[in-house]
Amino acid sequence: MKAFERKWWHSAVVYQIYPRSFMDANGDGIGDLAGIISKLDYLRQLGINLIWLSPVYRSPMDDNGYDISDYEDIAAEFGTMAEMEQLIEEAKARDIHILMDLVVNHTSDEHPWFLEALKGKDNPYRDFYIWRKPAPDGGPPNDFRSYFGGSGWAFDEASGEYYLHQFSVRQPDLNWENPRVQEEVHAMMNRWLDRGIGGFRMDVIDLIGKEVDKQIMAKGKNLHLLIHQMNRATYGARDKLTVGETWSATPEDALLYSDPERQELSMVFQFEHIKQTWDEKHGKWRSRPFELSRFKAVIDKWQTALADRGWNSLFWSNHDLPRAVSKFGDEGEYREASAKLLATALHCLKGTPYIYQGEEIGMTNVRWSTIEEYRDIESLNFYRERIAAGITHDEMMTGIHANGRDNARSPVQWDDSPHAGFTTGTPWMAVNPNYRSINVARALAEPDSILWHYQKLVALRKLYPVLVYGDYQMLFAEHPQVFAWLRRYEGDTLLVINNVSREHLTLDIPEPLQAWHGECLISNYAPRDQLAVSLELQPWESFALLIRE
Ligand code: TEU
Ligand code: CA
Repeated sequence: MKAFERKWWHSAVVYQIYPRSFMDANGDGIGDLAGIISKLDYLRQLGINLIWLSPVYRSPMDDNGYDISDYEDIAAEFGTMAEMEQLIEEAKARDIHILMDLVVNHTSDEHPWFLEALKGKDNPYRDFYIWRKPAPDGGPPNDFRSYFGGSGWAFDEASGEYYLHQFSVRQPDLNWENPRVQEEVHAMMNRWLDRGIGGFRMDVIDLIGKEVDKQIMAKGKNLHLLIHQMNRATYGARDKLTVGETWSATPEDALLYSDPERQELSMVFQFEHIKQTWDEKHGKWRSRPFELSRFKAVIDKWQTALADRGWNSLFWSNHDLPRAVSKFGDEGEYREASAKLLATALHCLKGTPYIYQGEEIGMTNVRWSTIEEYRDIESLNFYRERIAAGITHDEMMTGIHANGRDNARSPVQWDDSPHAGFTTGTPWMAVNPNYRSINVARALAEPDSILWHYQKLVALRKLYPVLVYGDYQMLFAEHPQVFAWLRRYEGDTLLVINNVSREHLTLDIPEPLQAWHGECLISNYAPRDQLAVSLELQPWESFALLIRE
């Protein structure tokens, strides 16, 4: 086995921007590229190294840009290609690289390839997509259901055939068995790489190897071959960061995706820690209470599995998930303390951390009372489908409040001016009413804010190799409220202790650790620079103690 090779993105921190909700510079109520450029100094101050930019390509916005009709033009509401190239350059001038969001499991139904495919069965672009004859009863070829509700097959009257769409009916799946699809996508990726981007986040990349007639959608038999071929044909020789969104990934899969010798991806987003709060039968629409021992077991499994080979991504939230402090912390009395604990916990694990826009100021879930105030196609479709199936309005709204994707898509709260300084117009989605107390301007003004806690964690990553390359060993594994571990590297030992509860706790310290003392790198209460026979932990107390031999 080749020796472990250090990569620049091992010590990087990524910030995800959902452009529609980040910053609106022209007053039309929709975030845009000019708005992002206006906030680059803020991001530089935070210290992040990469921006994962959710799609800004031309799109009818059926799924807010994850339905692309032109991979090489910019949606008018976000700006122009000139502004995109300006963003790349202005970011690079601040040592920030742009990860473009690669959405190639499907296109929009307005993409020229699909418009051609609709012209007939013998059109050269027909088998860029996946068509099947109706079942004998004239219905869909099989009972595959879309992740956005309803059948995953849409009928095309003109040809009398169905096409596959795993997501909305306006997001037809591409046929990756077609070498021309691979060639076209690779060529597009290389043109984006030539524009100087830092790499790609790859949307549902575990679905491109699908074996349709066996209804194997994720992890099809050719998946890793397709990703390896993509690596070799595009980013592989260019030392870029690539992160695959793989909802189906197990730790064993993640090793296959991220083992450098396999020349596939840098890392993947796995979602086991997210899905363990979903109901087995009802999925995300019925939340299971957060349970620390289950959560610790999942994190421990992933840290251990990728300890020596491959690489972990680390995140609590993204544009599809509820806000971190609402999901895993305490959005009420202990919002600040718990948001800082979550930040310290994430940034002290082994892997590359991802900060979702607004997480750095502890933004919380929204809680609108009517479905009309929501925008996300997934929530709207399932509201309709589940109400029709007899679920009550209140139960469905409870599910949307807990796990709906719009929780993460309310506009970033910049200050306490109208619409939180996000827009001078009418925002495309209402701003969370708590923006008057939760906003960037206030956080910048408060030395002890969640924001400066994040800024310090990002800075620590550059200063202490133990944070990046230290091994991982869980402590207090059986403790129901404490989430703690050790990281060790070249004589440094980092002890991380988190009281993931609103209880005041007495934590008995094991004999060998009682005399430990050193430098408290970060804490959300008074710094702790030494241990003792026991520690009296405050609610949501979290600290990282560096012990040097
Ligand atoms: O998400 C993939 C995906 O499966 C999630 O939407 C997931 O189904 C949902 O959040 C959990 O219920 C990616 C993008 O991140 C998402 O925004 C897109 O809607 C989707 O793919 C289609 O491109
Ligand atoms: Ca705008």
